[in-house]
Amino acid sequence: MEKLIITAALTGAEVTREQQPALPMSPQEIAQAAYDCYLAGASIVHVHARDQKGNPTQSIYVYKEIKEEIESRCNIIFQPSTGGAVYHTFEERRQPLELNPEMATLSAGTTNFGKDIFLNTEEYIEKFAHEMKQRKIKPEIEVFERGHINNALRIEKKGLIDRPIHFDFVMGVPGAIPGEIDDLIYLVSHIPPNSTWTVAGIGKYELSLAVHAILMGGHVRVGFEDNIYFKKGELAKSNAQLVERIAKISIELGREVAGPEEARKILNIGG
Ligand code: KMH
Ligand code: ZN
Repeated sequence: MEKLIITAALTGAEVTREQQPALPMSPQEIAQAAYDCYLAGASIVHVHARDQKGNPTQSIYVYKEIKEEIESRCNIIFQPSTGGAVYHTFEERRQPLELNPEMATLSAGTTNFGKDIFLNTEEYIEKFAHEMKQRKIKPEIEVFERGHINNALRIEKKGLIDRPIHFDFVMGVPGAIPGEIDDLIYLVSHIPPNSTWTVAGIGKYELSLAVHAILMGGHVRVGFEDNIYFKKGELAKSNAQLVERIAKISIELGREVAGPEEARKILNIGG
């Protein structure tokens, strides 16, 4: 089995310091957390920026600072969010693409997102895909529901996404697909054979889905964006603590953990 790619989703757009005191928010905090996660075994960092008040922002300037701070520390793959927060406009969301990152997220459909709606019309998806293709940015296709796989495949038929496609199954968002193991098997069974996939289990689903992904040949995303606990009732001390646990489990299960250069090869980044 190929080595395991661990993505650290450090901050997200929804979690607050009140909920998780160790949440990294400033560019320096985010870059330091990325470096700690890199040392713990992460090869991709999924980044959401915050402004000086701690509110989610898609400002290119903040993303630029974060990118540069991370690059000065290590060669982890920088993957900014184009999802942002549910209230960000399309134009706000696309800003980090102007930095030509190696990778970026591409949400492949609209979903209920707790009490909100996370809007991803066909027009949005196509525009994001088109810009990423022009800029040679590897999209990570965010799948919140089964139909989102087909949305991505339709766009691939139009030539806007290239194979092999890399999917991220975001599972357990209230309002979207749950995070049971049969849900994961169902999603995995509907992607093209040469695809790669990772799983981001939300809250209590994070660990069980991660362990199954390790065994099934998928990859794993963990971090405060998805889950703030180490175990039930106990907050995690840092994002790196969550990464470190996944790396340990993977090695225990006989699967080595990829470094950033190996992850680039597995994901066909730049190829
Ligand atoms: N914050 C969510 C509404 C992404 O990063 O691309 C969207 C999100 C997806 O987190
Ligand atoms: Zn995100």
